[in-house]
Amino acid sequence: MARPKIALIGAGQIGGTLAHLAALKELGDVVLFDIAEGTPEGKALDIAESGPSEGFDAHLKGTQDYADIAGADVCIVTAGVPRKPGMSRDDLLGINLKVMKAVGEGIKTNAPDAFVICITNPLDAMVWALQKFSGLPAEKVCGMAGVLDSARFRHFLSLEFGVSMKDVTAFVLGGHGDTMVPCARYSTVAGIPLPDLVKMGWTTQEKLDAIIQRTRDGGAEIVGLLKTGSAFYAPATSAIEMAEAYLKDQKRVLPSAAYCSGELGVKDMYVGVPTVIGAGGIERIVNIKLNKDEQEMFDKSVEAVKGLVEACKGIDESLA
Ligand code: A3D
Repeated sequence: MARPKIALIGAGQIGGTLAHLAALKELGDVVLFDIAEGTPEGKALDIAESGPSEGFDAHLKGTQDYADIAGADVCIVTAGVPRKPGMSRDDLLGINLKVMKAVGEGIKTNAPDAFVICITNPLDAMVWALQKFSGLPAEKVCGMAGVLDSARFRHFLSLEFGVSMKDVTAFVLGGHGDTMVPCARYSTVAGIPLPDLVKMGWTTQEKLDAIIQRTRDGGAEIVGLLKTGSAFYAPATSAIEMAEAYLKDQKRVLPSAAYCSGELGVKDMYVGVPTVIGAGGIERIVNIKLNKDEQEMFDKSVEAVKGLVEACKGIDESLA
């Protein structure tokens, strides 16, 4: 049986890390596509040359030609520009929307059966546009943000509690932006919800609130430190977790930016919700019932995404 084919559209910081992780985990053969001549070829060759020491079997190819992604099983999209200090994710909208149009057409023509994971920001609006431009079924196009936001939350919580990150689960909903909704009630240490841990004296509500805010600002914290770009190790790891769930039909329950047609009260939009990822792509959205406060925060987040989607429609008539 042939190895799965993983196409990485964008061979920048995240794209290169994705290629490295996909090879290390032997998820399949990797095609790195980028408009920057030499970058995907150089990264593909460099990673391939780490193969003898690591002992992985994967073929890596860099290209500027969309024909090379033909028949890809998974496409992970990072093409576009990242944030610089002082920029919000939304500042990237105009430029990255044009990139999504080119990428959507490339995928539509060459890899229409792929499971597509978008990472390009502003995430929820870009994945919405990418699905429209590509015309792929909505359940085969999703966005990575919630796995990363939850991982940041889990990391901060594990530091606060002095326990393994493996035993901390976390739940972050809504758009990938300042209005994201980290859900304390559904986040646990080995099944014990955070509000119970506050009652048990493991932490205080003030400290928990500060951790929630740090999670919301997690991307900006890294941008501020790096100064020349945004996070890439954890974003790549998060997308690989989603790709693996699809390729191995794991039925993982992971938060994704998924197309909602009524779930959690959201219609014709992509927003971060709990999903089941397996061989069918986004096989299910877990339609949880939020409490009043959570629903208010979630609605605010959805409104922010809606504003960006409307802005996309204003820029590109074909989306209206
Ligand atoms: P970067 O290292 O700049 O890589 C982007 C690559 O895209 C560059 O190599 C460009 O040459 C390439 N590119 C530009 N236009 C095109 C095009 N039309 N076709 C193909 N390739 C093109 O950025 P990065 O890898 O650090 O980040 C990529 C994207 O991910 C940015 O939009 C970030 O904002 C976003 N990001 C999202 C998250 C989420 O959690 C959602 C986290 C971190 C970064």
